[in-house]
Parts: sequence; C-alpha cells; structure tokens
Amino acid sequence: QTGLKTKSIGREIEYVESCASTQIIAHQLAQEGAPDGTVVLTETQTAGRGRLARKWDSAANKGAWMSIILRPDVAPQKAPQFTLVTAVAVVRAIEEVTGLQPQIKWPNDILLNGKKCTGILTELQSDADGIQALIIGIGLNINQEKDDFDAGVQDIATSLKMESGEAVNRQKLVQSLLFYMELYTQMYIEEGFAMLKILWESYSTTIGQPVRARMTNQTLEGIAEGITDDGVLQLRTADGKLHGIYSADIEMTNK
Ligand code: BT5
Repeated sequence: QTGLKTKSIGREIEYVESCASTQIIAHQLAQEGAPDGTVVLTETQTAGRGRLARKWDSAANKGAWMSIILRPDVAPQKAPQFTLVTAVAVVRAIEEVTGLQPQIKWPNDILLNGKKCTGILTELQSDADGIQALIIGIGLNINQEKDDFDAGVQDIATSLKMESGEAVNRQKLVQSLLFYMELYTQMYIEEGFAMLKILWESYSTTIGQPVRARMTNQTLEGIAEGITDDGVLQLRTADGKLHGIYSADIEMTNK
C-alpha cells in the first residue's frame, strides 16, 4: 500500500534499505529500460552526491533520498528546466504536509529560514535521438536534528523537523512530492514553462536580489533580474551588462 495518487510517477518503486547513491541505481535501471516515472528510494546513502561530485549527507531513516526516472520527449537543452519544475513540486509538498513556507534558491536549493532543506540533482542520459532519460535526484531533509548532520554542513543545513518543531511523516511527504512531481512535469510537457515560471518566481528568494554567482571558470556579481523561459538566470553586473547563467552556485550578498 503506497497510498499514491499518481498515474505514472512512482508506479514502479525500487526501494532499497541502503545504497551508495540512488542516482547510480536509477542510471542503471534507466539503461536497462525502466519505464518513465520509475522511482528509486532509500533510507540511507553511503555516497550520496551533489553537483560537481560534492557529497550529499544522507542520514539514515531521517530523510527522503530518491531518484526519479523521466523519459520526456523534449530537447536535451530543456533538462535544466526540470530542476526548476522539481523545485516547485518540492515546495508545494513541504507546504502541504507541514505548513512551512520554503523558498527556492536558483537553481537547485530549497531553503527554510535561509538554510538548505533540499537539494536537487538533474542528470541526463542522451544520444543522437535526444533525451533517453532524465535522472532527477532529490535529497530532502525531514527528521534530522542538528547533530544528525555532518559537522561540515551543520551551519548551512536544516530539516523540516528543526523548522517546524515536530517530526514529519516521511511517507506522507513522499506521496505528496510524487503527486506534485506528476502534476507539474505533465503541465510542463503539455504547456511549457510559462505558467510554472510564474509559480517558480513566487517562491524564489533569488530574483531581484544582489548575488554572487560562482561558476567553474569565473565569478560574477550583480542583480539577479529574472530567469528566461528556458530557466537561464539573468544577472546584471554593475557595468550594465546582462549575463545568461546556465549553472552556478549562488550566494546572496545582502544577507
Ligand atoms: C545538491 O547539490 O544540492 C544536490 C543534492 C542531491 C541529493 C540527492 S539524494 C538522492 C539522490 N542520490 C544522490 O546521490 N544524490 C541525489 P549541490 O548544489 O552541489 O550541493 C551540495 C552541497 O550541499 C554540499 O557541498 C554541502 O555543502 C551541502 N549539503 C550536503 N549534504 C546536505 C544536506 N543533507 N542538507 C543540506 N545541505 C547539504
């Protein structure tokens, strides 16, 4: 009994007690032909990962560590938009189940009171025919206490329990998240990003703010003016130039 209200996402669930990373399992399953909507879910990861091979701290039995396989018929350049769509689904699920009001920090962080409660990692399997699979990793901190986090992230991370003061039913949260993932990914595929962008902006903590964007080869400072319909961040530097940023680590410079 999963209690799911979805038609495709989560119809196939691969649940493992423990693993290195749900991304690794999902990549493998996708290569073996796993259907659209397959979800890999675990209690703990020994090598959970973020972007650029960073470590994702995945305390046992306290979070939702999962990867979702999608097979959308869209161009590979659209892959980053799925990070934004996923962020909206995460925010809606947290709101629905806890009443908390999370914010989105472009591109892949969900924050509560300025601290990170969720990270999203979108990876791509593609070939000359286009996207074969998107592997969307979601790491959601639910019932950790401060001491459950690795020392290195204790100051920047938070959990739903730490913010609401109450333990949160993890199953309910996962059900709600998969429901919103299905709703919003379908909306995206049928109607494009325009409507979702409005929703995304209403949750964004980045837009209109002064930020520092660290990229692999340079750092830029300026005002985050908005995102394009492709999800690219528009950053205006002091010299008046508008830069399109596809991927970066964002620091809010006014906080
Ligand atoms: C992310 O990367 O935020 C993407 C995280 C995706 C994790 C999920 S869990 C299920 C699936 N399987 C995986 O192996 N991964 C996905 P990035 O933006 O690069 O942020 C990584 C940084 O976040 C780290 O360098 C730490 O500073 C911080 N961090 C690590 N663990 C954290 C945690 N549990 N909560 C908050 N921040 C954390």
